[in-house]
Amino acid sequence: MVKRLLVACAVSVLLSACGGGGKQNQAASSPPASASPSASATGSGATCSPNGTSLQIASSPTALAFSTKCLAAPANTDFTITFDNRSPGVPHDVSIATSGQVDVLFEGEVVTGPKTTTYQVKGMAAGTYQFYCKVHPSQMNGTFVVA
Ligand SMILES: [Cu+2]
Repeated sequence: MVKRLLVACAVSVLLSACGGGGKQNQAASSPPASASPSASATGSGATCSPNGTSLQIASSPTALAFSTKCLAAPANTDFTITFDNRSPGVPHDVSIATSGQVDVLFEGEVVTGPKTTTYQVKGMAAGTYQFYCKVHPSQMNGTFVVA
């Protein structure tokens, strides 16, 4: 019995199909390995993962600095950024742009501290972007991950 199956299989191998059709289809339809993120070559290189749609960030009361180097939001989902400007008399905002602050994707209203504001932001495509204060873009910025 076993011998007969082997023979049958050997014969069909010659015809180039020994039960491998299904497996081949599976292999072909499996998604390609996701591209490894190599976007950390510029900027702070900070990285983080989305944890809900209510993002929080503050400014330092004593320096031109944000409280975090990385913010993250889920892809294609509207989210909010609650910004606590803790800098007395200093205007800040939170804006989001492509890396290098080239294409602005979101521009937050500037608020003068101490004041907290909540920005409503439209969902974005997955990618690694940059957030920054448009008043102090070179001092106050970080990585914005959408995943
Ligand atoms: Cu600022």
